Amino acid sequence: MDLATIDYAELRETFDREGYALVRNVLDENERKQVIELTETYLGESETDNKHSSSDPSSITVLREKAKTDEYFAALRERPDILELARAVLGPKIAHCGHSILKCAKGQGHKQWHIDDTLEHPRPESTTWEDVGLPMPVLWMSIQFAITDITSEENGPTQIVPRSHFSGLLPEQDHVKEPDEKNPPQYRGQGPVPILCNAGDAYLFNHQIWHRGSINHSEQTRYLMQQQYCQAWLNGRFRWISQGLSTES
Ligand SMILES: O=C(O)CCC(=O)C(=O)O
Repeated sequence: MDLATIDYAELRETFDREGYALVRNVLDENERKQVIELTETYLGESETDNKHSSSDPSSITVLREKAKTDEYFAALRERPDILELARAVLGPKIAHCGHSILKCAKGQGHKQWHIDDTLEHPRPESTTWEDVGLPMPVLWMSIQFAITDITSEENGPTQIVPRSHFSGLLPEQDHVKEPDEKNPPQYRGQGPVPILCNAGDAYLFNHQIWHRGSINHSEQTRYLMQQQYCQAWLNGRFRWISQGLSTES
C-alpha cells in the first residue's frame, strides 16, 4: 500500500487480520533529515531516556515525548494524512498518546519478545480470539516510521509474529533478556517475520502482537520514530483524573 493511493478499508482489513500493515512513502527526505537533526540535537543536550541498562552494550537510545514541547514533532503528529491512517484503525475520534524516537547503532537492538504494557484480552491456551471470528478491539496503536532504510535483516528490523494479537497470550520467552534464537515464539505454526521497509515507509501495528526489535548488524544507525494514537475517550477519561496509588508500583 502506498500512501498516495491508499485504500483505507484495505488498510483496516489487513491490520485486523495480520495485526500490522505497511504503508509506503509516508515521510519525505526533508522530513527524515529534520527528524534525525532534531533527535541528535536533543540527545546532545543529554535529555535521553535510555530504555535499558547502560551496562548492556545492546541497549538502545530512546528520545521520548518531544512532541509535547517541540513544534516540528507536534506538527508531524498532526499531519492530516497520518491522522487518517490512525483513524482507519481506531475510528473517527482519536487522541495522541505517545511519541518516541528509537536510535540503534551497530550492535544495538531491543531483542526481548513482548507485547506493550499488558495483555488486554487474555484467553485460555486451548482457544484463541481468532476462533471467535471477530476483529480484536483496538484501544490504542503505534505507527512506526522508518527514518532510515530497514531493508534487510542486517538493519535490525522490527520482528512480529503475524496474527499473534489474536492469541490472548503473552509470547513464549516474554521479556527474556537473551531469548533462544533457535526457538522463537510461534503462533499457529507461524514464526516471526521482519518488517522490511524503505526510509520514509511506516507501519501500523497492534501493540498486542508479539514483537521485538532486532539487533542492528549494519554500519548504518537505525532511526525509528513511533507515534501512538488512542481512542479519544481514553484521553478524555484519564487525562485529568487518573492518579497513581501509593500502594501500586
Ligand atoms: O525497535 C523496534 O523495532 C521495536 C520497538 C519495540 O518493540 C517497542 O518500542 O516496544
